[in-house]
Amino acid sequence: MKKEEIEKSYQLAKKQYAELGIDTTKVLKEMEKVVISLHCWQTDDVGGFEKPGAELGGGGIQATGNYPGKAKTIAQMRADLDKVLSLLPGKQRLNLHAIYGEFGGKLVDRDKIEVKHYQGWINWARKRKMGLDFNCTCFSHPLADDGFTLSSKNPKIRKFWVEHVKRCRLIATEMGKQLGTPSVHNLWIPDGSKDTPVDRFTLRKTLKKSLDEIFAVKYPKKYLKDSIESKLFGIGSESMVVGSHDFYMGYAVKNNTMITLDNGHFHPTEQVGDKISSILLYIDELLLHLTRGVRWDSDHVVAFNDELLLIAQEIVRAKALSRVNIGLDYFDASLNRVGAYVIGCRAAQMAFMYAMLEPWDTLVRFEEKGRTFERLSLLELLKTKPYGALWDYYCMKNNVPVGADYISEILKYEKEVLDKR
Ligand code: RNT
Ligand code: ZN
Repeated sequence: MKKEEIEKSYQLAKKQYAELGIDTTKVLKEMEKVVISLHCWQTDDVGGFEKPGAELGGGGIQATGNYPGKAKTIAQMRADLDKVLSLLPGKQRLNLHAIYGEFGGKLVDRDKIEVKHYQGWINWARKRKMGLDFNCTCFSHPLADDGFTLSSKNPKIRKFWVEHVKRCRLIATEMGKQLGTPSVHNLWIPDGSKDTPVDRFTLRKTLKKSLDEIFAVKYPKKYLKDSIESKLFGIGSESMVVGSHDFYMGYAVKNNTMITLDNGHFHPTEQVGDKISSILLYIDELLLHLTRGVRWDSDHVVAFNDELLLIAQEIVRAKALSRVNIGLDYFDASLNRVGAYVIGCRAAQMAFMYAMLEPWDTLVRFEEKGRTFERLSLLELLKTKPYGALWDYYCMKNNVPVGADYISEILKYEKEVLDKR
């Protein structure tokens, strides 16, 4: 697309939105606050680099597909991430999992990891002026094979995982300290059972005990922000997940931690967007794991759909952007992985932009007067407005490919780099 055309379309769009009382210049400025934390695990299907050729194994999450080009080394992963970053407008962070450390070809077990294994990543992020987020990895490990980690009744297993998570929080703190922006540490465990258990209470009591031990160590909030992530069910944990939403909501409220809302982890008709205005009354900050649930899978590439939109709208409407950390969480091995990142991240950014283009005051006025017909008409009318012109302009101003141009960039990278792996 030509520069002048993008500019011209933007000016027309600006006028149309101004007629509705929306200042697009302000929206473009507001978009600077939308910082997306890119999950590192789409590059290699959640394999990690603990050992060569690591595959995702155990723990209720699974990547399907064998599209060529999977990152097999940290160098390849970094090259892919750089490509992704070059195609995204706005600012990003990088969200690492513990299995992506640099272990120098040695097997360093999870209860032995140290800051030095992640120093390369910290340096990498500093060079790119990015913040880092971090996750303990309590799956794909022999001690996770029987389905229980922090809630295990086996003290040896439980202690191992407590030690792992403790170390991860320390590593995340160091990331936050060195990079000058707090690192969000997210805790998710796969614990659950395939068939109906009879002793849920002890399992949950044990998980609580483990969390208490883990969070007994305090770190300054300016370096570390703790979040805990629930799930409804997973592969092999169809009947019960120990870390359910109720469990973590209670824990977070009582212990002042953040909560992670992964929109693939709820009943299919439950709306995560609806939860935001409730949770933000009791919890300081949220972490989002944006994804697209499709039937039994909770991790398809994020797309610009109603579910995503409601999440963005509810955050913008509650004026709560500064209290929400936005992360992505999906892994699809059946398509170009670099492309998967760009689609998902751009969809999330677009959703926030769309949400900001809402004449909220007018809508609230209708609502308060019971004018629900006018409210619905206006919401419908907004769908016909040229937000695409604003999106293109935003990409152009950020010096990244506009419109379909990113597709050819990715295809070129596929031919020149990914296909040669
Ligand atoms: C799993 C959780 C978790 C993982 C990542 C890899 O169901 O969503 O967030 O996807 O930690
Ligand atoms: Zn998640």
